[in-house]
Amino acid sequence: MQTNPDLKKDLSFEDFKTEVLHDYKLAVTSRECSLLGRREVLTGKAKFGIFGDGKEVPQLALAKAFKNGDFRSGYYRDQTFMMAIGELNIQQFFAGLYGHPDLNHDPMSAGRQMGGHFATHSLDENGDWKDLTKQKNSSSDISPTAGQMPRLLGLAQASKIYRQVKGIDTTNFSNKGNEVAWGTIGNASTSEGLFFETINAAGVLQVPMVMSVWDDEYGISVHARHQTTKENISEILKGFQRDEDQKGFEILRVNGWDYPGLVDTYQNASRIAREEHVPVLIHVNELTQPQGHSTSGSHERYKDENRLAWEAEYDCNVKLSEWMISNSIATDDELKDIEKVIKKEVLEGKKAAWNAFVQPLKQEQQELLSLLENVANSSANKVFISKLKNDLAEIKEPIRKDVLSTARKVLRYVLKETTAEKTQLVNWINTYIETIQPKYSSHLYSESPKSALKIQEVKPTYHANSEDVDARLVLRDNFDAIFGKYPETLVFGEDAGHIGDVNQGLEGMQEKYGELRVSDVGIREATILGQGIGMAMRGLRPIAEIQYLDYILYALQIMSDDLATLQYRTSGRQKAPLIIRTRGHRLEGIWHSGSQMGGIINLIRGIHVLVPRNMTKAAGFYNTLLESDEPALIVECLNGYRLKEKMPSNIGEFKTPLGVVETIREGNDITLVSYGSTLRIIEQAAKELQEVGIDAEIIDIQSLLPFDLNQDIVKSIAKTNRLMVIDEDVPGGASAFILNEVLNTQNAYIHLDSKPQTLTAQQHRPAYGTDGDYFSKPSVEDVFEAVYKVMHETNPSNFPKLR
Ligand SMILES: Cc1ncc(C[n+]2csc(CCOP(=O)(O)OP(=O)(O)O)c2C)c(N)n1
Ligand SMILES: [Mg+2]
Repeated sequence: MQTNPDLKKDLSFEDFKTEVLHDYKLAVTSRECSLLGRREVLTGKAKFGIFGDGKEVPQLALAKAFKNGDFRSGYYRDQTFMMAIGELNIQQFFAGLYGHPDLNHDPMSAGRQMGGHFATHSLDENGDWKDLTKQKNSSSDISPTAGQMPRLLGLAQASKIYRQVKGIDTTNFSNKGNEVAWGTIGNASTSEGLFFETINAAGVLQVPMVMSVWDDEYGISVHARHQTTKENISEILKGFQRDEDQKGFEILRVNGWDYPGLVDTYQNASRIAREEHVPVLIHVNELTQPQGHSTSGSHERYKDENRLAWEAEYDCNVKLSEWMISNSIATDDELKDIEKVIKKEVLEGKKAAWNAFVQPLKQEQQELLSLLENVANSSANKVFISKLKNDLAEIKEPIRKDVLSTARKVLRYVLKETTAEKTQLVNWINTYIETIQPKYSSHLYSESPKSALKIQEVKPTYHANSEDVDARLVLRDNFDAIFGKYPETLVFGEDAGHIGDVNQGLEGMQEKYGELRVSDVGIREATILGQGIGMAMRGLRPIAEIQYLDYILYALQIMSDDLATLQYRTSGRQKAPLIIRTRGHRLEGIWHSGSQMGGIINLIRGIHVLVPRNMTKAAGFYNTLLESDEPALIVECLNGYRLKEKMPSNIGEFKTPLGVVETIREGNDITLVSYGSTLRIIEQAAKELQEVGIDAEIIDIQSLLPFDLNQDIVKSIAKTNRLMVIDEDVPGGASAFILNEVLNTQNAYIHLDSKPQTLTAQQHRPAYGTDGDYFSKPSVEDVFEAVYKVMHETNPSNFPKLR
């Protein structure tokens, strides 16, 4: 279905005609898919449908300007574009609608995303990069409106880096930075802050980004008058227009039904962005929604007759056919014939997709039915089992839930029987779950040989005369080694460039490695994250710095919705090995000493979360991650930069392993489990506890996600028989996660002689000042007394009541 890339002016009329006819066929095919798709939902074969009808023609123009190596970051209306670049055919379209959990059928997400969420494959089946310069690329869509914007910025910035930074191996990723990142968004979604943040940042950064706004005047039922000042996004963005004196955007406007106008506009935009690296906004007006927003409702509820009549008249496909007829490209009859043929093709493609979807399910149903026949015949509960079996047999088009739930229910009827048939059923259920579950659960983390869990530890080494230095220097020298070793690494954040970050862990790095690799950015956490995601998706190794842990909340939505789900939602065919650097805990006050770790770890499964207690450990995590292909968040200890650490002699080389805890103090009476800055408090408390005869063992978790893969904590508890989790998050925050891991996953409850304890911060955020800290977070005395209390309960005569 691929469209010729250029509609050149010097084409012969015949060639021109052929190309336009080809486009028309695509438009009609896409429309037919939308129409039939809606019917599939209304008749119950698919659960939900959101389609690209009414947006076909501008996407044909976009596809013509889109070159190999380019990237799209868009939303659910773009099926025509995906068809035009040859990455979505009719059968795949319907496979996506049905949620076929197989990449060979639904290459967009292996059924993990609802239809209309598009992607191409950047990785092969082993997780290795494909040559992205030889294919047309689409970053995987997400549903939150405008969520595609932050990553778009990074996709565009990668071209700038590849063009301007010397020494990077561009194989697979770039041809001299000539790639354009193309964004699409609905008019209503431009109301989101992420849209404005991205537009501003792109103007500052001057990156090759072309942003299309598909304007149909509505966002579901809500009209533009409630969405956009002056009801006109390009009008209000006028101030971004570049002029002779100042850099900015090129802003273009075009009507969505004007085929030749669209083709010209997109060629023009492509040239400006590609050659000049200037961002372009294309406001595509007068678009329609022939079937309304989605299958959830009908637009007759909120559009009046005039609007509906206007939409029928200005339907871009109708206008394209009128234009073709009036320019003698085709006759009305010829177009009708084309439509007839395509209707049939779409119907056939749909049937093929449905058959491919139900065939394996029917086979699994049959397999179980014959097994159940035997189980019934050999059971005292034959009647009940036969009933379940017959109910299953009656389902003409079963889903897996029908099959497996029947099998599991039958098992209960043979609970007390011991027959070969029962064993067969048990085996069948176990094997079924084992083979089917990965279709729905694989690739949350990397499954490639470069998984961060496979990177071997390298311990820091020291000379006999290794100096004690401010810990920030360990980090700085390690970053220096990283930038020297990996030309594709870059770091950016608020104050990360000129002054080398607020704690000077990057001191002097900008001078040495240049402003493109070590850069200051605006105060805009979500798009800092987006820069990182987009650049990592194009083969660079960004380190995105969020100045303080407390402010990560601005970026958390993008971390959670986009970065954390990327591998999962593409079933391992896209990755963004981005490192997020931040610093937290124990400074001063409500917004500089938070520890919202419970929230973070629960929202970003799919990203590793590392909480090094010192800068040597942190540096080791950076080194590990750069050898891997996975994203991670590293939280450095905000109060640790000026503490002394020995400077390792193998800077840049040592690696802290992920998911490995460390026992930092041995003891026999109780196991204290914690991480980060809190450990220093606990170490002090442990010394004081020793003075009263209590011998505490302290374990540093280091890595919250993944958590203690070797299950070392339970080994300690087997020795001490007592557990206390100490954490500066709120009660029930990260401590609840840790308890769950230790008690449920590691079964430590078996070894406990005392109730497992948690000691956390107060429910409120930490108040300001030293006293604010003392009365908000666990102090040395709090730890001492909490541990003492456990020991008092165990042995009141040795440890009489303290207070
Ligand atoms: C953050 C977020 N809020 C709400 C929704 C639900 N929602 C999905 S599409 C949509 C309207 C989008 O309208 P517009 O951007 O104009 O795109 P159109 O569908 O009109 O092409 C809404 C509110 C969502 N997906 N994400
Ligand atoms: Mg809209």
